[in-house]
Amino acid sequence: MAKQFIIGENTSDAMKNLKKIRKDGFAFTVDILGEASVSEIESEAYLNEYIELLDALKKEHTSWAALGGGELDWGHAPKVNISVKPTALFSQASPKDFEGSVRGIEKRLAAILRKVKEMNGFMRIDMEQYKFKDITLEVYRRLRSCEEFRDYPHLGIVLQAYLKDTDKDLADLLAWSRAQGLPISVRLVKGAYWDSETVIAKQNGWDIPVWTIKAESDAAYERQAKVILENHDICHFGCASHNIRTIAAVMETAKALNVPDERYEFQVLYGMAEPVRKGLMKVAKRVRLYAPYGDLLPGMAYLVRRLLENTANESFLRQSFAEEAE
Ligand code: FMN
Repeated sequence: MAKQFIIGENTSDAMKNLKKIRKDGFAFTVDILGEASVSEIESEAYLNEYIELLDALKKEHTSWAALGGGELDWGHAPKVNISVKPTALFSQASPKDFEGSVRGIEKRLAAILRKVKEMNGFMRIDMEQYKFKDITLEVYRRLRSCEEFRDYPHLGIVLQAYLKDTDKDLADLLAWSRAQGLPISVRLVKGAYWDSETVIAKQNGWDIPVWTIKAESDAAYERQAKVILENHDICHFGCASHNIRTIAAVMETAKALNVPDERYEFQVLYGMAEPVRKGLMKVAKRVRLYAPYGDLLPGMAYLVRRLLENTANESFLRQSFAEEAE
């Protein structure tokens, strides 16, 4: 069951499935399963796995160009695209040591980005738990603006609409981008850690950082998507959702604001909501699959989040149908 959400347990299986994804007309972003590593040996191994992945992609992806398919029609988009979870790259990451955490993550992310740049690819830094949010944003700003990469726009970040901070974080990021004269790329998601964020905050007597009613997250997403689309001259938009209302709102807003097609794309998770993915392909064409692979054991947290969401989606749908039938 869990295997439906991954494209393989090793690089060679992943390459076969990526080729198929490409043949079906989808773009991809590859992620190696893993998060919150517990030792520097593990973090270094995770870095090396990404280097191995990039070597494999380098060898394979040019031959996929002949396959045709969606992404090849988006002249602007790099063909190689990876997503990376920052906490897997530095075992000592902790909000208690902000500067040390930023530096520890930045060092290994820079090594991956160097290789991505050589291949003219794209790297997205995934967003994880709330406690790492400010560290992750700072890593993004430093990498994006450092001398080595400031001329390289293909580095993106993720914002989570369920966080009460996100309206401000987005405004700050856009202001920073304009002040620096550096274009950015934002993948907007609802956020995948709602349960744990709520439990942790309650246990510690902290303010809950996430919206507690689902409709508030959905409304925040639409509001923030509009802000990103209004700033499409400096901010490329990855609309990552399987929710039809969210997707429709983004399409309508983009149309109303005359946003050029190449300034936004749709992203879905491999193995989730297949009919949505196919429908999107027909309507929007530019669809990227988030495609994880790797050992199932370290990937367990990712897989559990997907299984929970899948069941939540089903019960959400059942609930809507039941309400309509009443
Ligand atoms: N959630 C995160 O908290 N951080 C991420 O980096 C992240 N990346 C995602 C990438 C893609 C392509 C998609 C589709 C989702 C991602 N998610 C991420 C999961 C979403 O936050 C969310 O849990 C999931 O998409 C369900 O919301 P939906 O009903 O709007 O699809």
